[in-house]
Amino acid sequence: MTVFSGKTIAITGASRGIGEAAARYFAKLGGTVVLAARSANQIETIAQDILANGGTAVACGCDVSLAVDVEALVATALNETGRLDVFVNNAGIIEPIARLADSDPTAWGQVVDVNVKGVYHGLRFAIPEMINSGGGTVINISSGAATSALEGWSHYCATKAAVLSLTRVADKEYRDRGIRVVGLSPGTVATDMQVQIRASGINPVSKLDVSDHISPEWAARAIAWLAGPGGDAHLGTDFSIKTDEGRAAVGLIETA
Ligand code: NJP
Repeated sequence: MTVFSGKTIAITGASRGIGEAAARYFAKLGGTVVLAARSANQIETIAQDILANGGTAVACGCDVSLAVDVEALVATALNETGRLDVFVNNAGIIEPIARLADSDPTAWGQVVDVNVKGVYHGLRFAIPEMINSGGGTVINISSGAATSALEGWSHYCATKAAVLSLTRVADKEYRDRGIRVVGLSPGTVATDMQVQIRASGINPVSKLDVSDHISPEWAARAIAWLAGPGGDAHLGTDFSIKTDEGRAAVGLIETA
């Protein structure tokens, strides 16, 4: 297990689900966490809870679809903690779920703004600061939808494919300058997003039972593992914990 004492980890979409679990897990491993999301009260409450449990945390209101907000998030991490070692591009949305002919063009575009431009903004503003300080890691939360097609998810499949593409390009451009960029495909995780998917009833994923999903804590452990040496073999790709092999590598299960 990698220990993150003295390291700063910024996480978008940290107000609930995978992002909240990742913030709590990195704090447990000694890291200073910067929680970002639009729900300012929610992230402040989580940051206070981390502090009350002996961790170090800062909350920063942020809409990842806005470049200025993500630039301010990176500045907050540097100003409040003095460094930025890991940036987790986790914020993402799947609503509204609809087949192409039923989709609303404006809402479709908003998913692009959050899922694609949000990740681009994270890379755009974190990488220069990491280069200045000698290196760092960006983890982009991807999905199996990046490489597979599901009814009603044209926005989600297309945007997660774009996230994988951003992971590949960023790795190609900056690996030799000490920047590690890696994606995580978590499989299905028991968060609000799966509640929304289930309510849609539109494709096989919506038929899954809650017991089919992994916990947000498993996803958090995989993120922390990728942030450490475990990620080295997977730079520029999506690492999956849908398989027993991936889960065993992270230590979520005992054998592959
Ligand atoms: O989702 P959910 P998950 N700016 O709905 C935030 C991927 N994934 O934890 O702004 C900033 O519980 C929102 O905060 P708020 C998925 O695609 C999941 O499941 O306050 N933040 C909240 O904290 C996504 O990339 C599954 O509303 C914004 C968070 O995002 C990541 O995992 C499977 C924002 C969403 O929390 C986390 O998803 C898979 C904005 N504009 C990939 N908009 C799965 N759950 O099964 C939203 O393969 N947020």
